[in-house]
Formats: sequence, C-alpha cells, structure tokens
Amino acid sequence: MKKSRKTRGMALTAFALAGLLAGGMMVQGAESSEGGGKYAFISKSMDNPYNFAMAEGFQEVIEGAGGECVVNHPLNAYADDQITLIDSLISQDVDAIAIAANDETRLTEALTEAREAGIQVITVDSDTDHSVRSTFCNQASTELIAQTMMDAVYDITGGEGQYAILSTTLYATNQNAWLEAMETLAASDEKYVNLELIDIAYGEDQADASAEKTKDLLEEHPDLKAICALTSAGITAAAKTLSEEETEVKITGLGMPSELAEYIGEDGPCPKAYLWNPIDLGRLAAYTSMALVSGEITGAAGESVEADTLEGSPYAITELPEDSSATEIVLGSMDCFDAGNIDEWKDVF
Ligand code: RAM
Repeated sequence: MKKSRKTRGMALTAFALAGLLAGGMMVQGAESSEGGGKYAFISKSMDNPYNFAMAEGFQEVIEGAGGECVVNHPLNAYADDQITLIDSLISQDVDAIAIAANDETRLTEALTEAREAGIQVITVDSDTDHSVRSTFCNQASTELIAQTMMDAVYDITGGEGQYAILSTTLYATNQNAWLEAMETLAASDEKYVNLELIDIAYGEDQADASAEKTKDLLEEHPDLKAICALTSAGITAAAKTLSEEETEVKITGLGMPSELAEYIGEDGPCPKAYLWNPIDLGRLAAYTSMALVSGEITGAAGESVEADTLEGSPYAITELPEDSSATEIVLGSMDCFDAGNIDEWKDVF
C-alpha cells in the first residue's frame, strides 16, 4: 500500500500571519456584545463549507447568549497555521478557544500557553493531546464512523474488489482515528474479507489536491472499484473528478449534501454519502465553551452540558473509551444521503 504526503512550508505560516495582521479573510470578526465573554472558534482550514457550517452554529449560540464571537479559519489544514492563530487569540484575551485540531501533538505548547493565560480550551471535530483541553465535542463515536464507512464501501462495491481511502493530511487526529478503526474492522470482520484496501491518499483537506489524488488513484489502480473519502472537501472534489473522467469507479464517504447533490444517485459517481449535522456540532462546542467559562462544568466525566437549541440536550460528558483520564461529549448519529432524500437534505447543510 502506498501512502503519499506533501510537506508543509513555513511560508504558509508567514502568509497566514500576514493575512491575520491585515485582517484578511481568514479571520472573521464578530458582533460585539454586552460583556457576555469573548469566545473563539478555530476551524481546520478556510474554503471548506463544512467549517463554515460549524462556525455558523458556534457563532449563532454565542451571540444569541450575548457573547462576542471570533471565528478563525486558517489558510491551510496544518498545525503551524493554527499555532499562529492561537498566539493571536491569547493576546486578544479571549475567554475560551474551541479548536478543530490539525495535529494531535503539535498544538500542545500553544494551547498550554493559552490555558496558563486563563483561557478555557476545548476541541471539536478533531482532538489534540488530551492534557491540553477540558473536553472534546466529538461528532460521533469512532466505531460508528468506521463501521458506517466500511459498510458504505461494502454496499457500493457489492462486497468485493479494490477500494482506496481519501483522507486529509497525515496528521489529522480525527481522520487517523477513523482510518485505524476501519483497518481494524476490515481485518477482524469476515464480512469484509473480499474487500482489498489498495491505497490511502492524502488530499490535504483541499479541493485541488484531492482532485489530483483522485486522478492518481485512477491511473495507478486500473482495477479500483471505489474510493471512500473521510473528508467533506475531498469527497466533493473526488465526485467531480470521477464524473469528469467518466469512469465506473464510485465514491462514498463523509460529505455535505448541499455540495454533493449533483453527484448523488444510482447512476452518479456517488451512490450515497453520510454526515452528522456540522451546524449542531458548532452549537454544541459553543454551549460547552460557555459552560466552562461560567464554571457550570469543569469538563469532568459525570457532568453534562445544557444545550437549549439541540434535541439531545442535556449532553453527558463521558470518559474517552481509550483514555479514562480524559473526556468527550458525543453529538450523536449520522445521516445517509442518497437519491431518495438528497433533495430534502441539500438545503439543510
Ligand atoms: C472535513 C474535515 C473534518 C471532517 C469532515 C467530515 O471537512 O476534515 O475534520 O470531520 O471533513
């Protein structure tokens, strides 16, 4: 199996910093409020509708409660771009940072400094080193996502043949956890015995790079039957590429129905895709940040988060399955988008 990677450059960080200082696109300032606290959200990267959806939910809840919201979308999905933003938020004296981590360990120093400055830190969508955040707003359990992805591959291939996975970067905590769980499941469940994982490609959570990686997969693996994209940016780019290349190879994975609508269908490149509600995930992160700042919770197992506008409220804070010294809050389930329901879903997110 081949793994591809792209090296990251310091130039990106310098560019991100320049953008930040110039008040560029990367940083959306937000409504000021009557002293309800200053709450920051850092997504993985800009130009990704999934990240805009999370930010929208986060901002809606913070501003609805009278807080000030600072939304930061880094230029690229790398730790360096996020470190620059964390440093800036420390000097802006925010009360809390909710971050979708681009790397499990490389944010540790910057987030430790944030906590030492009295800032509450949580992760959302993608976790860090457990010691530097109070809790993690997890979209759905790793097992559920891995099982759903393996079953989607099984369904669209008829249960046999070669498939490839399209991921984001080599460092993304969430995609790496899902990948590992998929590999474990594929190796342990007889159901998947006739499926062969032939390649893992990394499209950097960007449209262009994901499209290039999709073309490479088609060229390098003539017997490829399906691609499973663990990224909303990747699945849309791959679906577009498959349709332009007029290939029989199919795609499934995690994606936004609003972006995938034209590719979904029995005859289209994407028979079905899945996702949790990213706007709700942003809302949950906002409620959790506010509860930490007000002292209602500390992030310990056994506590819960009141989330007035979310159906599942209150959300229990539970121990991480793999580390009883750290916690998470699981948003819940995933929805499936296919020819039968895509028209309803495409306007939701
Ligand atoms: C991408 C991001 C995010 C992931 C979604 C499904 O936009 O990588 O982390 O959860 O896809």
